[in-house]
Amino acid sequence: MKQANERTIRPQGKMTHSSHWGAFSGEWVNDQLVISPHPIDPDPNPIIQNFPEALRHKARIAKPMVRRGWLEHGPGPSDRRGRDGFVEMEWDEVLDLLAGELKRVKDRRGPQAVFGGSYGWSSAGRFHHAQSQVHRFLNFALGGYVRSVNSYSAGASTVIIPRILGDYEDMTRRNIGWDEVVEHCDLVVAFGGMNTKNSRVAGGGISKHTEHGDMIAVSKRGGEFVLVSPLKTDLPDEVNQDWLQAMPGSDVALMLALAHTLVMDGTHDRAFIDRCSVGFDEFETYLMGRSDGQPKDAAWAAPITGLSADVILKLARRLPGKRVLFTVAHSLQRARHGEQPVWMSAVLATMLGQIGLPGGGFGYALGAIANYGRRYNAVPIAGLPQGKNGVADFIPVARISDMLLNPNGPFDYNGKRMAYPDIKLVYWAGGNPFHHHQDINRLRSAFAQIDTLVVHELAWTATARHADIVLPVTMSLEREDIGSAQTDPLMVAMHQMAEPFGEARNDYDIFSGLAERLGKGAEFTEGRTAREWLQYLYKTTYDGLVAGGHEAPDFETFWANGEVLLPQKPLDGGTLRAFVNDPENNRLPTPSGKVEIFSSTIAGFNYADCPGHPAWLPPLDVPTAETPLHLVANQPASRLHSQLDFGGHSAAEKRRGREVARMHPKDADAREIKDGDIIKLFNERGACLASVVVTEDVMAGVIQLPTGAYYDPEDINDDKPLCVHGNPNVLTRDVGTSSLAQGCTGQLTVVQVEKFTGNLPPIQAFDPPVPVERPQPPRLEAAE
Ligand SMILES: Nc1nc2c(c(=O)[nH]1)N[C@H]1C(S)=C(S)[C@@H](COP(=O)(O)OP(=O)(O)OC[C@H]3O[C@@H](n4cnc5c(=O)[nH]c(N)nc54)[C@H](O)[C@@H]3O)O[C@H]1N2
Ligand SMILES: Nc1nc2c(c(=O)[nH]1)N[C@H]1C(S)=C(S)[C@@H](COP(=O)(O)OP(=O)(O)OC[C@H]3O[C@@H](n4cnc5c(=O)[nH]c(N)nc54)[C@H](O)[C@@H]3O)O[C@H]1N2
Ligand SMILES: [Mo]
Repeated sequence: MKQANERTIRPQGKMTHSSHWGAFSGEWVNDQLVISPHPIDPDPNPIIQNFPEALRHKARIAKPMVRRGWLEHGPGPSDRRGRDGFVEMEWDEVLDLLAGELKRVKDRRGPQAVFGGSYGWSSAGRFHHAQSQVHRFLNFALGGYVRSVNSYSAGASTVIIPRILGDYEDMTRRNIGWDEVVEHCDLVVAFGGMNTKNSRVAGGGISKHTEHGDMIAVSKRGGEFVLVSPLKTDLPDEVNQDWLQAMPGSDVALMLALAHTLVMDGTHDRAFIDRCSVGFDEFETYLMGRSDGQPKDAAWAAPITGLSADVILKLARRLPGKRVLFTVAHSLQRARHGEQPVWMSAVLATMLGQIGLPGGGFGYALGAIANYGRRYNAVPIAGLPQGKNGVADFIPVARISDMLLNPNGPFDYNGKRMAYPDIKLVYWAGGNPFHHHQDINRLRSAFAQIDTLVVHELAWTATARHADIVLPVTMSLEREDIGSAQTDPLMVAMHQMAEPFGEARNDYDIFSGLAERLGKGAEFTEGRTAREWLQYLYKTTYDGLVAGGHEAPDFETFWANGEVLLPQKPLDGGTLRAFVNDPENNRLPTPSGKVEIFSSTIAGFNYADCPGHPAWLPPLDVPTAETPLHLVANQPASRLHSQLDFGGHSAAEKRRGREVARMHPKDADAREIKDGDIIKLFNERGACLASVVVTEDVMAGVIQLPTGAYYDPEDINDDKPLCVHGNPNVLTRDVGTSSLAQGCTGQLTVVQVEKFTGNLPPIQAFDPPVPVERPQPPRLEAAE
């Protein structure tokens, strides 16, 4: 095997590059890669400092590997996934083997037995984007694959928003702009807050981190914020704010009580409601308790939310007569009944007549991520064309375990009764289900059902460790690409800064080799090298610049300059502003053409877990004697999801090598837990260790443990092994938001916590597996 560092390029000078967490440059100084943020960035994301140490870390995958049991027994269900040793293989041999297995599954079962959803963020770059690559490959080489729809980010809102307002992207990303919030907004009611750790990330790339400055600008003008969240840190300290510590999962009760108070006070905008919405009367019947005998007033909401009735009434009375913006973080809808807070906040904005006004109304996900509230580029940017998927079957993305555990089983989704496909082979490139999915022990049993799991990875994630065939890929620093997002004006030439680690290859080269073996090489590559694809993709933007009369550098100039600044269009309120200005002529794309406070379509689905108007539906997970604390499993500050968890910045933010949980002194004292202790979090589904920070920044009754620590089972042969590193998805529940959207509900669950007093098990998540001998003779055919 070649040594990882044997061939290293050491280009001179600063090279431009981009990531989901910022544009930056890299330079080799005394054999060290030094990363610096882009000079135009006012508030760079420290996550860029994960790169230098990650580049040559032992957790990187150096050589193709195949699970020994899969070689020995052939493809088929196996609970040895994640437990077996791996056999090293040369590239030619492993590609022959995999091409043969893809052909076997396709010939026997068709492409509808291949799951290629491959959800995940992979890395920035328009061409080497792993999902685009794997989807294109499966379309050209196999004729298609079973796909997944929607995201872990916005699973519920992607389905509910089109039913009540209109196109998801139009109603969220193209609706409220930061520029107008800074200029016009008096009061932002931020459900789930606007944590700058989150808005320092944007899918595709980001050159200026401006949210922090924008919030301060609102404050300086006299604008105010109300933070509704279990964590004080969900808004920057420097902004004018009141922190309302509402119980996790109780937001809809609070929103209903605000609506109830507006009606009682007569401060809701009846004329606007009549002009711009349908169904207020049905909703009001419920709100006032005429249908169920329970008015949804402040006294009713107080014990549910943990806020006093007085606090709720005061907030309701701050709302009328101001420019008010309701923001709802993605997190609120990543929970059981996640459709409701999204719907109810749109109803509140409607009741106050704020929809469509500059800097006011409904601001879904503003501040949760930097793709929202930003100007759009005025010229197009191209992605890799996908080809045609010949398979119609799909699942809502977070139903992966359900699908693998229930082939042909029924499920509800968005008004339809559907059946799960029968999957034999799963192909993953650019995502980490052992990071993103809930109830990891259940996920492991789901992956035990299939014949073959193929994973392309740059590091030994738990997903790679559970695969049958592991193919090592380059990280973005080891290849050339174009970094660009529609919501950022800087297009970045992502220069190559290092040779590939070990024998790692680009996803594109792996798929080209496989397509070739399956007789589809020319179709997949269209005869282009990676560099030629970059030139081809760039041409779309170049042509757009020329057509718009803008300065248009050719590819070579762009590449040499390292970047090009694209023209942008301001956000002007879009469809919603046009609608409120003239509802008759600018109808919304809903059945009524208006905001649907009551949706007869949704009511017609007869879902007990998603009725025809927003409603308070008690959560599944409520604190009990066994599990008395709410767990908030939110996004990590020190990295993007699980990416480069072994990098320098992520590692430095851990304590004693463990992920850090935060809890209130009251809950810590009751358990004799002190700041810096190692604790164990557990419930009926699993258990993990974490280190603990004791702080009043977390409300009492809540413990927070971010996602993204690599899953690190103490003894993988246990059915429910202890994760010694702090991955909260061993604790979360694998259930959909509702029959409507079936979105991810990973944000919240309930747990018990105790001080861990045993011998502290070592962290092994970043140790590569030691290769084992290959079985003789290998058997490659599955028994069926
Ligand atoms: N409990 C709980 N769970 C959650 C959430 C939560 O709030 N709570 N949040 C959810 C959300 S919003 C999301 S978006 C998901 C995120 O889930 P994912 O997007 O799956 O998480 P990442 O860690 O970004 O996974 C990307 C993987 O791609 C790999 N990779 C990077 N570049 C390349 C490449 O070029 N090629 C290949 N082949 N691989 C590459 C990285 O090493 C990494 O393992 O997690 C979800 N999970
Ligand atoms: N640094 C960093 N930034 C990221 C990411 C990352 O992994 N790392 N991931 C990116 C991605 S893919 C996405 S989708 C976005 C995610 O955006 P979000 O899903 O909004 O982010 P989270 O941090 O999970 O949650 C935000 C806050 O919501 C609060 N919260 C949780 N439950 C409740 C509740 O029931 N009610 C109320 N009122 N508040 C609640 C928590 O205190 C939490 O800190 O972030 C993006 N930004
Ligand atoms: Mo996300």
